[in-house]
Amino acid sequence: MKPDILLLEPMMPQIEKALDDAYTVHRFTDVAALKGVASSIRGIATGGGVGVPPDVMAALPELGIVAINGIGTDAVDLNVARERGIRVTTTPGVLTADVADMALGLILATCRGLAVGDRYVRAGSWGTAPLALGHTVTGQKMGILGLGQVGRAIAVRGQAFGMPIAYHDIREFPETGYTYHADLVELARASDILVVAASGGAQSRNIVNQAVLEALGPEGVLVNVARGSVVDEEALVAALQAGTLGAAGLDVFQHEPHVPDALKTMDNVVLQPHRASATVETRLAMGDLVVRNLAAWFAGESLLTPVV
Ligand code: 8YV
Repeated sequence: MKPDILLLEPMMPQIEKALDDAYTVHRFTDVAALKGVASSIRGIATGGGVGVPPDVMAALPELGIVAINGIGTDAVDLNVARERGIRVTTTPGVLTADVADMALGLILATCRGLAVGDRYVRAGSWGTAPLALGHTVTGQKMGILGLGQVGRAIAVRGQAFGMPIAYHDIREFPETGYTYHADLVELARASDILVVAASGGAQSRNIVNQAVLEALGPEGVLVNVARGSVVDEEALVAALQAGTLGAAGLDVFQHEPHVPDALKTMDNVVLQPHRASATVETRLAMGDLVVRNLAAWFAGESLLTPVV
């Protein structure tokens, strides 16, 4: 008899096949549909953004492991997991480069108007109408909110573009040699481009607020590859509309997949559907870690990349 697991977010076909080979996989639709199978489900595979909704966690009395296909743990209640003895794993390391690449991609796309230029060519406007100039990326001052693995990978890439690097985090990392700002508003004031690479969760909710956006300023660029929850989205829309913030490149949003309509009308905004880790190579490596963590737990072996 194969053990039962719940899959909360689709994964690559190869990964889902590996799961189907080892488990009876229940693909999540809604909590009501879990009735009847709930007591047999011992494992969950899910995405970082989706996590495990509290009512799903509560509906599974025998749940023993949550394998997150991502690094964010903000959508899983880790306290409940600890209380119930549920193990939680993530996929650290393997997605760092892709997420950092996306940050640089959004910087380039936003500052150089890549999406605007693409739309201009497709619309047949080339040769008929002028196109606004972009802005230089090389040498701009980069501020990074959250100097974890991803933040550091973004810094390295920024340095290759000749950017001086500064950051804000809950503590200083003197060994990095980057300029530390204990105050996020100060970091924004000192930056041309502010990149959000901080974890989501209660501690970071809406910390990129109106004051931070104003400090970044009318020529400033905000890039977010972390979590929508870190940025006050209403304040962001208002700042872009008022011109108190220059531009934004966004991969994540407060209420995904909802994106505020106002953002879709702005040429100084580049939008992506939460896909900084969405490459074939990285999603295979992430999925492989999910599969191996689940296998280790069901075999009673040590987990590869546990967070709880
Ligand atoms: C993924 C993420 O898009 O790592 C995370 O926490 O949000 C992203 O890498 C996601 O986990 C896949 O759903």
